[in-house]
Amino acid sequence: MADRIFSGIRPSGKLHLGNYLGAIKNWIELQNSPDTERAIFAVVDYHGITTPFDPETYRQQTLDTVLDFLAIGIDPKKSLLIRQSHIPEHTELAWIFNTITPVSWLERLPTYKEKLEESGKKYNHVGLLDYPVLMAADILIYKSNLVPIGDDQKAHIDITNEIAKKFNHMFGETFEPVKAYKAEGERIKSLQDSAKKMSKSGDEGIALIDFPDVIREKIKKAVTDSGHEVIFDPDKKPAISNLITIYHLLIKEVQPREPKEVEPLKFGIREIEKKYSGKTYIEFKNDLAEIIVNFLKPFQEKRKELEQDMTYVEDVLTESEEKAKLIASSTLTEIKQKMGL
Ligand code: AQP
Repeated sequence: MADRIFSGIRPSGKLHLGNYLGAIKNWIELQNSPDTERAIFAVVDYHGITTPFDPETYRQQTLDTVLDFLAIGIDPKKSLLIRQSHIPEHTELAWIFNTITPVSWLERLPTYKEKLEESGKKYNHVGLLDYPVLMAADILIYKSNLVPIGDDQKAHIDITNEIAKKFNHMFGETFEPVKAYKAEGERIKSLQDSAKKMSKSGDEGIALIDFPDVIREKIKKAVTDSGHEVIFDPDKKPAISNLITIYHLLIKEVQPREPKEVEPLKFGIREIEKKYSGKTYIEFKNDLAEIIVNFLKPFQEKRKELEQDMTYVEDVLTESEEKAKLIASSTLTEIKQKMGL
């Protein structure tokens, strides 16, 4: 019972299969693990405002993300579910960390450079550069030591550890090293361009709330590679390999819901290749679309139920945020004492 988990998602659009397979799937696994001392999952709305957002819809978008968390399986009896902006200790600690973080650590980060390029250098504000410092504060304010994330966030965990080490050195031992907990689906790629990751704000991926017909259409239109064999080869056939990864990871979750299956089907990558040997991309894609539709069905039903009970959702948030605040303020008090503040 020594793992203290923290992870967050920006309310920057509809959650997609990449968010689930790269992060949330592990959140659920970790919240249920006997090694977990506590698990805190956040909608990081302060991170969300580092890129364009609509103030008219932003609060609703944050609540929509909370609904997604609950519907997909975050259990408020086991985990705390919070909104970042409701716990001001995150930003207070971020300010403290700002004073010990060299700007050069942040300027070299690929995520910063990418976002800057994407915006045609329009969003060159301090918040975008400072994003990893706030992320370090999100994690360390709860003295977390295990962070389930996708591949794109790995560099931010390195910075978190650099900041923690520097703080410990300057003000005394306070933080343990933080480990990234990565999933098999750590980088689900865009369905339109396999050089890019599936994301909320970029190329639209398969959203968890997409209707079955939308999913079928998106899979039908997903790019494939030259040739016609369903073969897993991320270098030579990145697009079909991405689809095979999604198939492989989701069929495991759909299977137990099929009572007809006496012998569980094998679902390793090689078995998938064998199953589709001599078949076309179209046959593979048709099956994949049905696997995704089946996987999302119970989530979508649960989400509809929750939408009718927003009082429950608000109560979960209030209770979680009260508990999280106690942990956060105790860390901040310790830090301020050590710093003579
Ligand atoms: N494609 C992905 N594959 C695996 N994991 C992913 N994550 C995001 N995309 C993938 C992981 O999900 C968590 C939340 O990250 P986020 O809120 O930054 O998600 P996003 O979908 O990437 O959202 P944006 O707003 O569209 O962000 P960017 O700016 O990154 O393009 C993280 O653990 C992330 O690793």
